[in-house]
Parts: sequence; structure tokens; C-alpha cells
Amino acid sequence: MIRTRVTELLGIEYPVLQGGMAWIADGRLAAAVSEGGGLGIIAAGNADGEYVSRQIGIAKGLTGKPFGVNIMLMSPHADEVAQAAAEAHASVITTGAGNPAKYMAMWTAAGAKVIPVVASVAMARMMARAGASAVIAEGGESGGHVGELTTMVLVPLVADAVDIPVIAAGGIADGRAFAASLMLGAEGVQMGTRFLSAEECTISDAYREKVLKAGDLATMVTGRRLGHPVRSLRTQFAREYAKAEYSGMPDDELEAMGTGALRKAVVDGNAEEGCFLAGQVAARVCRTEPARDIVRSVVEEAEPLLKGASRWVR
Ligand code: TUI
Repeated sequence: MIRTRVTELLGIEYPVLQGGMAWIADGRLAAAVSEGGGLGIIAAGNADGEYVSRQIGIAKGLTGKPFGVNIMLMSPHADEVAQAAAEAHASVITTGAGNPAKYMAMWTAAGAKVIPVVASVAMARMMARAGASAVIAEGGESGGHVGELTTMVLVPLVADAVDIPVIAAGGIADGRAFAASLMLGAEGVQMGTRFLSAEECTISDAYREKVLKAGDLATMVTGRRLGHPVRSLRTQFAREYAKAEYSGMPDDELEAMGTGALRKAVVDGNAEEGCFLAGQVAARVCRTEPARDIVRSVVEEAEPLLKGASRWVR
């Protein structure tokens, strides 16, 4: 058993959060992770308030355990979804891809524990001052929108900069990385890519296959030119997008090329036009299994590693 301030704060058995993956992390996946003893998270992505309220209803019908809602701050519906999460009394709200300061008072007044994803020390400090209950320090190994720093560098810097608990994310998919995260100063982890292989995850068969087959160099980052770097699997679409970025294609055409690409990957499994977001750690995700087994095995693998670490010390 591993107990930290994160298990205490969230009232969960294992300090393992499921990342808020747009189009993927629905009420069903979130409920399965929470039922397994971790914290499931419903992703709002670019969806509207009604979608999020419906997914919260689905999760509540499947589990009595706590779960969270992730608000993607670049979404055109961010204001509406922020309101919907407060009205539904989500017990935990995580955020990504921006600064949630303007929503913090509303969320904390609604009783939510707010846990922003941060990619820098300055942002972590700002969130701690604004009343965050914890922060998720996400390194650029992660899938989706990425910051500059790696998990190895970011987590200890953030852990030393704030007094609230730190949750490590980016590059974590097994017990070794979970144990290492605790050594870096984190008190929990968030995993996205590993949960792509959960039985309860409803991505297209093609998406699942690509993740299970991914090797060490299977991902790449595109989108730097428009200021939103994103890590995804190196598919035909990702290569063509990268080529277009350096071709002098006008910004609006480049933007249009990416529109709808996530849906095409998740729902249609379309490798020609779909953007298959995944972290570098896809290389270590090799089989489909129930979400509860993922949560438990990561923590159970870490326990002997942490206990055995004393063998190095003379
Ligand atoms: O947000 C993520 N990952 C995401 S968001 C996303 S949405 C999308 N969908 C389709 C195509 C492209 C994007 C996909 N994946 N992770 C959390 C995260 N947040 N990583 C980095 C950050 C971050 C970056 C800057 C957080 C705060 C921040 O601060 C900016 C500021 O305003 O100071």
C-alpha cells in the first residue's frame, strides 16, 4: 500500500490519475479507473457544456467513487464547460493547455479541488498562490500539448517550489516510472497513454493497434509554428503536417489541416488524416487490459522497487 497526500486529498486507494484525453476520456473510462481505485477524469476537450454534463451523469451511474473533469483551456467552449463542471459539483477539476486563474474562485466556491497541469515553475507557484489543491507537473514526453521541460527536470523543480502535493506526468506507464516519480518528489502520477490500452477505452481499433505496436521513436512533435506543439504518433498525417509547417503554407491553411484530425483518429482510425496523440512511453504499452489492472499493477510493481532501493546504500 502506498499512502501520500494525494491519496488523502482525493480519497482514493492508489495515487494514480488518468489523464484528461480529449475525445477519449469519457464517463465510462473515468468510472472504470475510479472503480479500480485511481482517479478517473472526464476530458472536456473541445466539447460543449452539455457533453460534459452528460458524461458526468454516465460516470455517476457507474461509480460512487470520486472522479474528475479536465478543462482544456484553449477550447472555444472553456467558459461554458468551466461553469458546467462547477454546477455538476465535480469533486476534482484539472486543467490543461493554459492558465485557469480566472475560474479558480468559482471552482473552489463550488467545492471542487482544483489541480492544474503546469509545465513550468512559475506557473506552479502562481497556481499554488491561487488556491490549487495540488499541481500536475507534466514533462514534454507526454502526448498531446507539450511544454519545453522533461519530467525528470520539471518534477523536482516544481516539488521544491511549492508546498502543495505534486503529481508527475509525462513518460509514466509502469511501476518503475511510478517509483522514480516518488523519488523526484511527486506524491502521485497521472498517466494518459497507458490508459489508451484499457479495455474500457473506446478508441478505434487502428488507434489501439498503433499504440500497442509503437517503438521508441514512434512519436514526434508538430505544431511549433502555430505556437501549440503537440506530440503524436509518427503517421502519414503527422509527417505531412510537419512538411507543411516548413513549406511556407499560410497559417490558416495549416490550421485547417489540423481541424477535426483528433476525431478522425479516435473515431475513424484514419491514418491519412487523423492525429493520433500519444506519449513517448507508448513504446512500453504492449497489451490491452482492464483499467483496474493497470492502476493496481503500476503501484504493485513499484512497491518492491521502492523497498529494494536500500540495497544501493552502504
Ligand atoms: O493540455 C495538455 N495536453 C493536451 S491539450 C490537447 S487539445 C488539442 N487537441 C487537438 C490538437 C491539439 C491540441 C491535447 N493535449 N496537457 C497539459 C499541459 N498543459 N501541457 C502543457 C500545459 C501547459 C502549457 C502552458 C499549461 C500551462 C501553460 O501555461 C501557459 C500560460 O498561459 O502561462
